[in-house]
Amino acid sequence: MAKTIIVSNRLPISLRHRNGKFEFKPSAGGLATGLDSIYKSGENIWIGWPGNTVDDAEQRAEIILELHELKMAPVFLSKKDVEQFYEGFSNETLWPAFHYFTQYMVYNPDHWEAYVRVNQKFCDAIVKKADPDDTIWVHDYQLMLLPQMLREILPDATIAFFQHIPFPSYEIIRMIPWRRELLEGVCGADLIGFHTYDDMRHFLSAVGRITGMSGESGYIQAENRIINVDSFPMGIDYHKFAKQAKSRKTQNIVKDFREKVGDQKLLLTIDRLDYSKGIPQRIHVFDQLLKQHKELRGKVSMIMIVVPSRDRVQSYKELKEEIDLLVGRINSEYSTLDWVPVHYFYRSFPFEELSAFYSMSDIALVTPLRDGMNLVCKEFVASKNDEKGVLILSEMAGASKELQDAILVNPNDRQGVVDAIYQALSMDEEEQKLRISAMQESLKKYDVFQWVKVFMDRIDHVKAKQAELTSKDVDAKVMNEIQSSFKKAKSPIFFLDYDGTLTGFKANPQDAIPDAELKSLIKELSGKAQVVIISGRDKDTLGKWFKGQQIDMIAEHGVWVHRKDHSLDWELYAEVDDSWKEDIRSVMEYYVLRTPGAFIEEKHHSLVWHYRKVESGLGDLRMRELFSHLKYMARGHNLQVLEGNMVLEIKRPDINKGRAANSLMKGHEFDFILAIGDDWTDEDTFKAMPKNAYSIRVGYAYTQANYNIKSVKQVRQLLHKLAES
Ligand code: GDG
Repeated sequence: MAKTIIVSNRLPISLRHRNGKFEFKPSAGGLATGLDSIYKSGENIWIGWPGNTVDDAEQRAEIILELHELKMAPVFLSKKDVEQFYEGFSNETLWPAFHYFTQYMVYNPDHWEAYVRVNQKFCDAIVKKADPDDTIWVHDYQLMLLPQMLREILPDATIAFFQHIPFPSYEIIRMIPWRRELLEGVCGADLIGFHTYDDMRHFLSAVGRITGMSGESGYIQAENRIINVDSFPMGIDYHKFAKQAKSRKTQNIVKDFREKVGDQKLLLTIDRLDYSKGIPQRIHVFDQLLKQHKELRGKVSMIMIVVPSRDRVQSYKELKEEIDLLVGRINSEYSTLDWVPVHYFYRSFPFEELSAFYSMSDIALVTPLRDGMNLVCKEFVASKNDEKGVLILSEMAGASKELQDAILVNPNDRQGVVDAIYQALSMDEEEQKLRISAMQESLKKYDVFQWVKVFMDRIDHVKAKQAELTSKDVDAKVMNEIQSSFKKAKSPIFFLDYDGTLTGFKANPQDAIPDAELKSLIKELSGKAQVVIISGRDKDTLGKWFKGQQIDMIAEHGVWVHRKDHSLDWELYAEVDDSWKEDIRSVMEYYVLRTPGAFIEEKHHSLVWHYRKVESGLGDLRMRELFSHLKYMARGHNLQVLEGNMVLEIKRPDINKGRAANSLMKGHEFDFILAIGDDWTDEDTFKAMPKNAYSIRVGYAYTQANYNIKSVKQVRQLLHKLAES
C-alpha cells in the first residue's frame, strides 16, 4: 500500500551529545503534534536532519536503528552543510528575503551550491525509502528544490509542499539570483500550500512572471499536469493548551509566579530570537508607555521570553546584544526595589511553565514585523479558560487574518501600539470575554488536526483532477491507435490550428514563422492526407507562410478559405458586415493609449486587442476593463467578445472555425479525421467533429476534445509518426 512520507529540515526530535552518548529528545512543536497521527501510522515515516552533526559511522548506524523505532529516518549533514545550507542560504538569504529584511540578505554562490547539494541529499535519502506511488509532503523553505528533484526520479509520486514562512511579493523574489530554480523546484509538487491568501497570490504572481507558467484560480498549468496552490492557515492543538492551563501542575506554578511578581498587570511576549519578531521595537513601545503613563509604573510588568535561536548567524548575534542593552536600559531607568519593568528570560521553558505564563498573563503582546502565521498568539487564547485576557496582535502576522477579535496593530506605529496596550489595560471583563470566546470558537474548529486533514484531502482532490485530465492524454498507446487507424484510411483529413499547436507563441505574432522542420512535415503529410490549416490568422500571412504547399487553409476563423485544387486564390466563406468596427476600434484605441505594449490587429471579420508585450499584471487589469466595456457594447451590435491567449477578440458569433470545418467537409466522406488545436476558438472545431474523429487539445485544460496532448513538441512527434506511416 502507498505510504506517506513527511519531510522537513529538522526531525521532530533533538539529538544531544551527552557523556559520549547520544540522546533523543522529542519535540512537542505544533507541527510534530499535528502530524503525529500521520507519520506514526502504518508504514509511514518522517525524514529529516536530527539536528546535530555525527561523523562516526558506527554512531550513525546506531542512530538510524533508534530512529527507525520512532518511525523516523535521518539525513546526516556535515558541519559545512550546516554552515552553508542551513545558517547560510536558508537563514541568511531566504529567511531575510521572505520576511522583507532585504538589508540582511547574503548573496553567496557557495551557499547556493550547498543548498542544491543538501536538497539533493534529502532527495537521495527519500528515494531510498519511497515507492513510486507514495505521498511525500515536504515542509518549508529549506527544501524548495526538493519537490522537483523528487518529481524527476518519482514521476508518479504525489508530492506536496507547505511553506511555513511568508511568501513575499515578486519585487523581493526577483532580487534572488536563483529565483527561477527555487520556483521551478517548488513547482515539482502537485499541491503547494501557504498560511494566507496573500502568500499564495504572491507565489502565483512570481511563478507567472519568472517561469512563464500560466495560472488561474489557484491552478498552475505546468507542461504535463496541473498544480494547485492554496491557503491553509495552520492551527494549534487547542485542547492540549486548554487542558494544560487547567491542570493542577500549571495552576500551582501560576500561584507561585504570581506571588513572586505581586499585584501586577502582566504583559507577555514570547518569541524565538529573530529580527522578524520585532523584539527591540516592543521594548521601545513599553518604554514609551511608561513615559506617557507614569501612573502605570509599578503596576505593569512585561514578561519577555526569548528562545535562543540561530545565534551563530551574525545578524542574530547583533540582535541579542541589542535586546540585552535595551532591557538593561529600561530596567535601570525605572526599576524600584519592589518592581522591575521587564522580566527577561533568554531560554526556553518546559511546557507546563509556558502554559503558566499564558495562563497568568493579562495581555499577550504579539507584534512581529513579519510572521508567516505565529502560533504563540493562538496558544495564549487557547490557554484562557476563564476567557479573561487581551490579545494585541500585529497585522503583519498571518494569524491576524483569522483573529479579527484581537486588538490589531501596525508594529511600526509605536504610538498605535502604546495606545493598544493602554486600551487593553482598561478593557472591561465583559468585552475581554466576548473577544476571547469568539477567537476560541474559531481556534477550536480550525485546529492543527483539521489543518492536516484539509491539506491531505486537498492532495486527493488535486490528484483526482489531474487523473481526470490525464485520462485523456495522448500517450504511446493512443498514438499507436491513431497511427494504425490512419494507416487503414483511404480518405483522411487533418484540421490543424497554427499558433500554439504547430508552433509556439512569440512576443511578436509575426515572428512565429513556420520553421524548416514544420514546412517539410506539412509537405510530407499533405502527400498522404488532406491537410487543412485552420487558424485565426489573416489570409495574407497564412498565404505567404504556406505558399506552394498542397494544403487547404481557413483564415480568420472561417471568413476565408483557400482550396488547394481551386483556381481561386482566396474565397470569402462568410458574408461580413463590418459596420460595427469603427465604434469598437475607437474604444480599443483608448485602451492602447493607456497601455504601453498593447496593439490592435484588424482582421476581416474581427478586431483583436493584443497584450502579450504589456507589463504582466497591467495587461490583465486592462484586459478585464476592456472586456467589460466591450461586452456592454457587443450587445448592441450582436457581437461576441472572446478571451484568448493574451488577446481579446471581438467578432460576429456565427463565424467560427467549427462552421468553416463543417462546410469544408460537406459532401465528402472521410474515414479518418484528426483535429488539433490549443484554445477556445478550436473548441468550435472540436464540437463540429463527427463522433469517430480524433480531436486533441494541446495542454491539459478542460476541453470538448477527446484527448489532451502535452505540448507543441508532442504534436509534432505525433504528426511525424503519421507522416512516416
Ligand atoms: C514558523 C513561522 C509559523 C516558544 N517558547 C517556548 C516554546 N515556544 C513555542 C511556542 C510556539 C513555537 O515555539 C513558536 O512558533 P511560532 O509560530 O510563533 O514561530 P516560529 O518558530 O517562527 O515558526 C511561523 C510557524 O512556523 C508554524 O507554521 O507560525 O510564522 O515563523 O508553538 O509554543 N515552547 C516551549 N517553551 C518555550 O519556552 N515548550
